[in-house]
Formats: sequence, structure tokens, C-alpha cells
Amino acid sequence: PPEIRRSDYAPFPWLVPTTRLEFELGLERTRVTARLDVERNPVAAVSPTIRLNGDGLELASLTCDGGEPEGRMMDGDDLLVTLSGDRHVLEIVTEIDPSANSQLMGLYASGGMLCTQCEAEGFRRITFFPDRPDVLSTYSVRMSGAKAQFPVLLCNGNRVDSGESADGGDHWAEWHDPWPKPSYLFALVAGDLVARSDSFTTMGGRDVELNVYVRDGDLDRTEHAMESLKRSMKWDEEVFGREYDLDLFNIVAVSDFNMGAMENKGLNIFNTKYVLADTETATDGDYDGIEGVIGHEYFHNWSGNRVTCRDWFQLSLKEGFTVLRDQLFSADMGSEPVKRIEDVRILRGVQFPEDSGPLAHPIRPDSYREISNFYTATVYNKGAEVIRMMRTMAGEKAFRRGTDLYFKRHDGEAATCEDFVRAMEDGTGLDLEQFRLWYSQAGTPKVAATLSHDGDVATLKLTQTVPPTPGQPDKKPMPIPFRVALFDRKAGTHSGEQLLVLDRASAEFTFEGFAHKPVLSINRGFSAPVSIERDVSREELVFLAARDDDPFARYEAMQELMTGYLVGSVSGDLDESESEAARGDIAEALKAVVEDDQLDDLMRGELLMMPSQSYIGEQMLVADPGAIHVAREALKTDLGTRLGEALHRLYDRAAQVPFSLDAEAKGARKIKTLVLSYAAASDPAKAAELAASQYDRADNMTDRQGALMVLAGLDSAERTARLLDFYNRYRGNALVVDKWFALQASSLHPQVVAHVEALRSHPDFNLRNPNRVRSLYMAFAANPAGFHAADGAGYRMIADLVLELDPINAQTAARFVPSLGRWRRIEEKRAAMMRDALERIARAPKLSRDTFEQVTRSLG
Ligand code: HT7
Ligand code: ZN
Repeated sequence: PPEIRRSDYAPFPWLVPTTRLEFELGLERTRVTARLDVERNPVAAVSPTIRLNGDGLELASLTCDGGEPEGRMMDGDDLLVTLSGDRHVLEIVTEIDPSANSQLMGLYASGGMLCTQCEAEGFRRITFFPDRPDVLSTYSVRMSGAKAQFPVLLCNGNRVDSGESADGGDHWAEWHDPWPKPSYLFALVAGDLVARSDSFTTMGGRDVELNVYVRDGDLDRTEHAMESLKRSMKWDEEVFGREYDLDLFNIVAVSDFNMGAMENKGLNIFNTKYVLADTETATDGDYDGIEGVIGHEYFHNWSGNRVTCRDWFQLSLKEGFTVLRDQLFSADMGSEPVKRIEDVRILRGVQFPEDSGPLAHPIRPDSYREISNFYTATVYNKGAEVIRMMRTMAGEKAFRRGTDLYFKRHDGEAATCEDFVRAMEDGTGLDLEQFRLWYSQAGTPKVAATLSHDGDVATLKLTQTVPPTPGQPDKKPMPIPFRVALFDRKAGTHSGEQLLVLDRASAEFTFEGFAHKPVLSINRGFSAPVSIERDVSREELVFLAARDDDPFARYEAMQELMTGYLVGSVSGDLDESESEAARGDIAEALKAVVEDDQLDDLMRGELLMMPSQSYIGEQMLVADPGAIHVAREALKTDLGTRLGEALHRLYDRAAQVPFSLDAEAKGARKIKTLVLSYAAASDPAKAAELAASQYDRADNMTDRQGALMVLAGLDSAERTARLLDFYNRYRGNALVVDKWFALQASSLHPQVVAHVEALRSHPDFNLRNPNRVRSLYMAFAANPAGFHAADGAGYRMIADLVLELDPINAQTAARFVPSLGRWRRIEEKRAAMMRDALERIARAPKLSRDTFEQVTRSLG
């Protein structure tokens, strides 16, 4: 497959002001008639042909201005039509079989209903069309089909007419979307659905009808989604000044979906996982996920739909910005510091490894073969961090001036990342010339920080290096904004936070008035997405873990205490007395957290959490997953033993808090499961008993799943009984059965590989349902104890899966490749087996473009 380059962008030679689509719907046969009004694009090079993209389509008929076109030919899957005039009308008829569409791109059948997924290049699987985001068109659509099979007919925009056939067997609906849009935002849904309906009055006084459509039987699990939608609409008005622009906003939940959700204009399509919730079947994490994703898709109405992307290299323009918007929204709806910590954990757990591996790319990539492979943590999450840095440097008010200007300037356009940065410069007054490097350079900067002290002056020396990444051997220094504070060790306070911007390879910053060497608190709030190597003593970390007034910095100190010990212990750098002293300090710091009555439990839970195995591995040039696992579990055992009583008192206190969805009760649930996981390492018999009792008494899914998660890792009678009970209790509820698969695949049980192998043959396992595939295999690939099994069985299992899944659902298959691509950072025996697995995939006679690109880049 050819490589597509950002530098090759050229405007499309034709405009398509209006598009008329007629769908005669059937699960096995849908006929699509497309009428395109096309005219020459005055700002593009003149072309004698129009390229209409197709993907696996059969053309039933084609006319130009009602007759035979002057010429036409196929170029691969695309249709080229000769057009000699300035304006033409093209009519194209295609026939498709949605029931055969297992890729879930384009028009497909899911549980008897029809739905679409067009981003990024799915529309070309429906009809021949210039399927690129810079071709904006106004759509009117007629849908018709059997009334009994498809009682609900939905499309973008507003329903303008409807009716039924003379015999009443068929019906039809006519939809019109007044907002010009690219084809990737097109959507339709036809099926037997019911809706929770509500309304929202915008700040301009317009009433908007809101519907959340689900299958019959799921309606009582839609309240949280609807409330989240209304909160999102209000928040976007208040914080970004953005008002909704149609009279109708529909959400539809489908159970077969490649990603989380899709922001189609006025008709968002969601994975059921991000819609359905009640306290019996959804965890606190699920509730938060729904609020975040509903917000994210809704916010796209402005950052994505009203202002869209010129080409797919600009994906972060909409995704990075919208992730930042959903993060700020969720922070405002709950605990700001805890949300920040969660976001950083995702960034470090997923994006940092991506940035240091063979798939590293800038947030605005320079080339791709398959765009679906670039819906990455880099484009989304690092993209959000880059915009967050601009916000930090500008301040909230100026940032808002920048976003207002961006929306005003580019409303109705297909814009670029450069347009965004320019609006930010003009709106905020910041000079972002050098800052643009964040868009073009991949790799996580490393910053060394040393603080020295002389007389009454403290000097902070900061040195940055941006590591080489594939195709980018040499990097330039980037502007890195650090929020810092210097603590007086004795008073335990600081005299104010400062913002320092490191914009050279190395710089020194001086601070006067310190009789003693202060304690440095740096990258507060995680103000920059970099990794810091600071010259800090354990005693200073203990100080910060207890005293820092920035919650993120406090969390960071706690993580650094544990990570430093674990890295030292795995590398053999610590002798027994140093080890003992370090474990003692960590235990003391944790005890202070357990007993700090100023802390709320949601934050306490963050401070008590151990760094993940993959994060520890990331701190080492070459990691031995087996050794890290042993060291991490040993520390957990040690801490669980030392803090046993204090943790159990904490558990007992948390267990008194009755169920509710408020922060206090959520915090109590988080604490209970955390205590259970420490207990599982230090006193497994007691933990099994406690977890079984928590499971049995649970009146909500958070407690029940937390208890089962702990039990799943223990070899006990309680484990088998509760796993069986869980399955029997919730069989038939797909989202909960997903949890049942995932709990077993991510467990610490020594037989996890065999368990996953067995679950593959479970009657409820289904390779065609991405949620089910992810629940078993993504959970497994993220479980170091199983995936990195010493004999390589985990790697072989993932390679087998990729090969089997690739012809069915290439997008989902390709998403499993990066886990194997980490081989360069893993000890040599395992690395060889990971490479073998990749090479075996690469040798397959026929691979999708998605998997081929990921495997070849991973083998590099
Ligand atoms: N913008 C949406 C991306 C998306 C997607 C991309 C490729 C294949 C399937 C997909 N489903 C949704 C989701 C979002 O970021 O809001
Ligand atoms: Zn998005």
C-alpha cells in the first residue's frame, strides 16, 4: 500500500455543494442512489476528471447530467469520471450487503438494526464519493424500508417528512441537514429502537429535542447518559461559549462498534458501553467513562463538526482539542485533581510507551498508509496536553480569547493545526513560533532538574533532551512550561508558585531569599508532558508526599518513592540495608496518607496506588517483566504486612459508608478494593474471605467487581464460586459478561494463560464483536503476568488472534500489534519471541493494510 504524505496535500478540484442520497434499506441488500451536484473548485488546479473514492463497491449505474458520462474508468477501488464542463450532476447507484460487513465500517448490520460508521474512510464503502474531510456538502436523505423491521429511521439533521407505502408494509423518512459537512460525519440508523427523550433550552433560548435510542429493555439504563448530555450542553455554553445548532440531538447505542463513539452531526452513534449504566451493572469507572465520552462527542459539534479537519494529518486539531475539552468538563463535574491524575496515568501508561517505541509519531503525523492506525494516544492524549500547555502559558481568560477567535475565524471550514496555533497566537498574544515544534517532533522530552544552594540563593538547572524517534534522529529544544514551587523545609510551605518556560537545551533559574536549601516541587499539575529526572533525596520525596499543596505533585512524589525503589531493586542497585530503609520510608509515607484526615478518599486512593508494572518498565532501558512483576508483588506484600492494621481500619471505616453516587461514597468504594489488593498480597486467606464477603454483600457493581477482581487473582475456593455466580447472575447482559471475561484475562492468577485459552472456546466468546474481543484479549495483552509469560505463550496467543481476526475486523486486529512492538525494550529472550510473533504475522499471505502497516513499522 502506498504511503500518503502530508506535504502532498492539494485542494480537491471539485466542490460538491449538495448531495442527495436515497437508501432502500435491507439487512442483506441496500440500494443507494447518490446524486451529487458538482462544480469546479476555483482555488484548485483544473482537472479533466473527478475521483470518486470507493472501497469494495459494485457500481450498478452511473449517469452524468442524465446521460452517459464522457468517460469513466476504475482506478483500483476508485471511480474516475471525465467532466468537461464547470458544473455537472452525477447520479450513482450502488448495492451493498450490510450483513456481510464484519469490518464495521460503512453501512453494517448489528443485532438486526442497520447503522453506519464513516470516519475516517467508511463512506466510500456506501457509495462512490470524494471521501475526504475538505469536501463539505449539504445532505438531504431519503430512507425507506420495512416498517416492522426498521420502525425507527434516523439520519443527520432534522426529519422533514415521512410517510408509508399504500399497503403499510414499508415506510420512509426524509432528512435534511442544513450544515455542510464532510462525508465522514454522515450517519444513518434504522432499527427497532426505543428512546429516552428530554429537552434542553440553549443559551439563545432554542429548545432542542434530545433522544437516547437503545434496544427495548435497555431504557432504564439511559438516565445517566441523558443527564451527562444535558450537563455537557450547559458546560460548553458556560466554559467555551458554544451553543448547539440544530433542533434535534440524537444518540444511538449499538453493541458492535470499533471504537467508543462517533460524533456524526446531530446523530451520535455510541458503543453501548458508553451509554448504558445502572448501579447494579456499571461501576463508578463506567459512570465516569459515560460522562466523559458523551461530553467528548457532544463537544465535537464545534471542535470537529463546525470546524473540521482539512486532511487526516490534522486529526489532532479536532481530537486533541476535544480530549482537552472533555478532560476539563469531567474535572469540573467531579474531582479536578483526581481527574488530572487519571489523565496523566493514561498518558504515561499508553502514550509514553508509544512515543518511545517503533510506532512513535508526532501529534501531526507526516505520513501514513492506513489512517485508522493514527487514532492513537499520541494524536488524542498528547494532542490534548499540547493544547493544555498553551492554556497554562496563556492563562484561562486569554485561552478563551484564543478559542473564540479560532471558532469565529474557521467556522464552516476545514482547518489545519497551523490555523489553530495562529488563532491562539492572535487571541492570546503568545509567541508560539518555537512551540510549533510540539506538532512536528515525536518523542517524550526528558528533563534533568538539579537544585543547588549557595548563600541565600537557590539555583534550578534544567536540561532537556528530546530522544530520537523513527525518521527523526535529531531534535530541537522545545518550550516546556513548568509550574514550580520551592518549599521551606522547616515551615513546610512555599511563597508562591511560578511558571518557568524552559525553551533552550539548558537553562538556570535563580531564586533568592532561602537561608536553607529548599525542596523543589516541579511540573506541578503535570504542566508539561515530559519525564523528569530530578536529583531528589528520599527524604525530600517523603516530605513532598506528605506536604505538597499541589495534589498532583504529592501523588508524583509518592509514585517516585515507589518507582525509585522498584527500579533500584530490579536493577540490583540496592543492598539489603538500603532496601530495608527504602521500604520503611515508603511504608511511613503511605501510613501518613492512610491517616491524613484532610484527604478525601478519592485522592487517598490515588496516593495509595502502586505504579503500574509497565510504568516501572518504562523507566528502564531494557525491562525484565518477570523480575519487575516479582519485585512489585514483593513490595505489595511488604507494605500490606507493615500497614495491615491501618489498612483494615481504613477498610472498616469505608465499609460503613452507604451506597450513593456522591464523591464520598465513590471514594469509600475505591479504598475498599485497594485495601483488598494489598491484603491479597500480604494475607491471601484473609483477603479471600474479605473479598468474598464484599462480593456477597455488594449492592452495586463497583464493590462486586472490585471484590471479584481480587478473588480472580487468588487460588481459592471463593474464586471459583464467585466467578460462577457472577456469570450466572449476569448472563445475557453483554456488557457485564465483557467484565467477566476481562476480569479473568487481567488476573494475577498463575494460570492466566490457560484461562484465556479456555475462555476463547466459551460459547459467549465472539470474534465478530469488538467489545468481546477487547474484553478478553486487550485485557490479557495489558496483563504483564500473562502476556509476558516466560515461555512466550502470551505472545503466540496474541499473534494467533491477530491472524484470525485480521480478515474479519482489520481495525481491531491491528490494535493488538503495538503490544508486540515493544520488543526492543524487553530483555533479550522475550524480545526474540516477540519478534518471532511479529514475523509470523508478517509472513501471512494476505494482510489488511491496517495490520501490515503496524507489523512492518514494529519490526522496523
Ligand atoms: N472521531 C471518532 C473516531 C472514530 C473512529 C475512527 C476510526 C474507526 C472507527 C471509529 N469510530 C469512531 C471518535 C472520537 O474521537 O470521538
Ligand atoms: Zn473525538
